[in-house]
Amino acid sequence: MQNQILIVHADRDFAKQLGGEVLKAYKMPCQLATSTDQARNMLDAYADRFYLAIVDVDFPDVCETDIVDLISEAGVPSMVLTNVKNADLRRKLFSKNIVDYWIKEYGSSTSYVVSAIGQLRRNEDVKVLVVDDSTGFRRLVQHLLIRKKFKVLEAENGIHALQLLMEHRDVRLIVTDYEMPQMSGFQLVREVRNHFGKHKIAILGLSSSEEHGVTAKLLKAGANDFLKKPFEVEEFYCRIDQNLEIIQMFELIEETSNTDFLTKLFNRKYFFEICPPMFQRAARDGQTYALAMMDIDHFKKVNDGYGHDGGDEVLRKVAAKLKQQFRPQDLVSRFGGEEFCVVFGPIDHDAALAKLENLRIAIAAMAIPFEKANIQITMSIGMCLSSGDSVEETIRTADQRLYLAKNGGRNRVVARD
Ligand code: GH3
Ligand code: MG
Repeated sequence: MQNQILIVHADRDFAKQLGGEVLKAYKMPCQLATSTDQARNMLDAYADRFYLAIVDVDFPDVCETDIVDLISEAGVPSMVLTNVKNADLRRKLFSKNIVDYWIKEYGSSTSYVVSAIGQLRRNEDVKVLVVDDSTGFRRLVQHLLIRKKFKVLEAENGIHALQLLMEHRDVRLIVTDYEMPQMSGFQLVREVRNHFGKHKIAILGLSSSEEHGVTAKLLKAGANDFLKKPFEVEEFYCRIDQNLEIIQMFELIEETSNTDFLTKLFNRKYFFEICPPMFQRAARDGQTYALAMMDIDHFKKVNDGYGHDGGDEVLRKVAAKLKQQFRPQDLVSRFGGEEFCVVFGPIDHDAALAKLENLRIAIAAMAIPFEKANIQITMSIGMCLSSGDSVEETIRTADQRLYLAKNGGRNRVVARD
């Protein structure tokens, strides 16, 4: 398993400090080599364990590129962290198996390196589609991306690219050439933008075309960025990282605005965006969904007895139980306070009631550890089947039934008036 980092650095104290920071951030153990011989021995013995090598290129016994070659031959990518400021060397190293180059004298160089490792680890989950009619160029870009741990798909023209996009809806970045047969990069960008916004898929255009205004044309069609061929590898990497960072920021904003901070369930705002189309689809297909309003019984007493932190812990555990009892495609949300709403289906009345009964029993059986106590709670549930009524109307009926459940003694499911 590649879960270790090899640090090749003559300064043992610095290497140790860096190793400590990497271990703390990612739980990745670091092996330290303070000479090229030591690095060679470690690579001979354990090359397949190393996810990455962080290397200084300044060793007296070898020339600056040798250490990177040595590591590369063992199949391990390198991140250079050095005092050597030499533009030619920097360019030469990027033509080898390196993923980054940092100057050590910058005050916070270790934190840059640690966050660059985090980016590499995130890249493992990122799919990139490379579109170019030149096999050679496609291979080059593919190699550069694989070195950065991305998952890479390839297409030789725009039509093939669109097919792949429909099959792989989790592609986050497209790197496309401009001049291609059948469908140009320009047309491809426009087509992609008909289906996916700039915040869902980033597009980096590449071209060696001398045609006037190509950059503006591609950017206006919806590309996020553009790079002229041939490009500097380091610049290519910077642009890829920055464009993905923006997409990742959008994802974070979306997640924050759709979920509840405490329980991580969907919030009420998101519920009202998603539920109406769910009901419309169900009505069109002649199916019924169940909507359940749920409220923890005497929750105020939990807060009074165990403090607000105890109450919060109960809310988190109840939310986790709800997620566990329903499927990912069901809509489980926190409406506010200790009130939850779940929409699930397609399902009929009896099956929905049985599912909610099981849930009620499971909640009542929970013993939620908090400080030295085990907190027990119950939940009242009001259910209504969707039947072509509006979401608001269905919620109103479920709410009335929840009220009946409370008045009937709590810890029960009411599914009829
Ligand atoms: P009932 O069985 O009738 O539902 O009684 P209840 O005590 O559960 O209901 P009530 O509406 O009287 O009290 C709900 C309490 O939930 C009051 C409020 O302070 C508390 N609450 C709301 N949101 C949160 C939260 O995020 N964390 C905690 N700890 N408490 C919360
Ligand atoms: Mg309550």
